[in-house]
Amino acid sequence: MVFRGFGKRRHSPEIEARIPPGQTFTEKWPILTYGRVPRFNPQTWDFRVSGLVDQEKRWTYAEFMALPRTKITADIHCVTTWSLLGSEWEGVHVRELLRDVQIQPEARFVMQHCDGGYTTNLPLETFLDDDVLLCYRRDGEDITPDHGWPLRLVVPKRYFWKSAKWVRGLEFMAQDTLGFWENLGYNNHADPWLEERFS
Ligand SMILES: Nc1nc2c(c(=O)[nH]1)N[C@H]1C(S)=C(S)[C@@H](COP(=O)(O)O)O[C@H]1N2
Ligand SMILES: [Mo]
Repeated sequence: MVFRGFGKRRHSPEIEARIPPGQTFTEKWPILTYGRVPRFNPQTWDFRVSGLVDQEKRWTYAEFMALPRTKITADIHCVTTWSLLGSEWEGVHVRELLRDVQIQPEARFVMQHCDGGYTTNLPLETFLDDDVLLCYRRDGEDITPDHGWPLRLVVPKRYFWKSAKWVRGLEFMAQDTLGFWENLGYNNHADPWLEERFS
């Protein structure tokens, strides 16, 4: 519910409570991409798991799409100050993907690797959270190429740059290594509720 005043937008207390400090509510999902949108070819697309795993693994597009799917409802928060609330995200839970992957005990961090070279890093613990999804649909529709089709991460508890679009692989690492925006000064922990925007 939206209350409109003179130049000010107010939301119901329930909505206000879900908007972290310094964020504003958006109804339309903005697009934020550094660089161009990669072309998707289902014939050559694959998804890889590499690094500190007992055996590196690869899924074709058909194999990936056959994985058990799940839906979560989650709010997302971009560091450029918009928050999109209550979307239903559909895809493959990261723990489902990693069901048959033995992650080595030294692995403490994960790098998301994308078509086009974008990267972003997370602690393994954060990455394996219940609400982290490899996502291809939102609110009952396939996500568009601009938003990361055919596959993107949704990591609701971190600012949205930690959610890679056009993701093609995960690398398990012992040491933390900074991703694209983290290298350019974005905060490595990136919790919107603590307003960890820059470092
Ligand atoms: N591959 C890739 N993933 C990316 C980005 C990008 O430029 N390339 N931008 C990040 C940033 S800064 C944000 S805020 C979100 C934006 O996702 P959206 O365009 O679907 O809103 O994607 C993140 N993932
Ligand atoms: Mo962003």
